[in-house]
Amino acid sequence: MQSELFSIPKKQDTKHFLADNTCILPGFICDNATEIRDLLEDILLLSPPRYMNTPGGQRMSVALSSCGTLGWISDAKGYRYSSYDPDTHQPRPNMPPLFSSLAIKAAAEAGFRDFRPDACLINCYIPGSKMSLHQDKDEQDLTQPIVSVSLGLPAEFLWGGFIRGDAKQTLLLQHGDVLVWGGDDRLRFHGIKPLKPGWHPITGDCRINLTFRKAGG
Ligand SMILES: O=C(O)CCC(=O)C(=O)O
Repeated sequence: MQSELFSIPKKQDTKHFLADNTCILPGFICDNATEIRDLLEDILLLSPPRYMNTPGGQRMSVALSSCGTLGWISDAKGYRYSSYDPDTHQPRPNMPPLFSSLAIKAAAEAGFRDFRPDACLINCYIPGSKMSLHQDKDEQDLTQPIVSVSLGLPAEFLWGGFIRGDAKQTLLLQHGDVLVWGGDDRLRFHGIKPLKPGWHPITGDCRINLTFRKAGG
């Protein structure tokens, strides 16, 4: 069962809790968005986004890259983190200090004061791309939160419970928003509905999502 779409008023310097340990920070990175986009361009030249396959052989809908010590991969061997880009066989591009400092600041704002991200997943959505309901559980330390940054076109984010079929809220994630979840909410199912076409001055006809994680031990 899904609820009505709801959006949080786009007022910077506010926060809104969806659940005890799930916090949306509207427009939190708006002032840094151009710099983030420019840094991303350099990262994506070194490690271009690519459509990976699920372990079952299905092509994913979202193109993915990563920066930081670890990056996420999916192939016939399963879902996991690796320190090397599976296509270029090079270490992942460094996580820019601006990225980690914003992620740490957002986590602290949401109540997670010792966040130490070592992976930043870069999800690139074009119109029609979606992310099926899933749990983020490939990280070694599930006491650390997930910090998710939205850039560009708006997306409808599904926020569920701990069983796939649980009721879901649908939250509109807009450019500059940061969503943080952890603690008791860390293993909630979540996903993104198919992206609607549009144009954004920072990202053009796409949406980019960055998720910061502590993936290693
Ligand atoms: O694109 C988003 O906002 C969600 C990304 C996500 O769920 C993930 O990377 O696990």
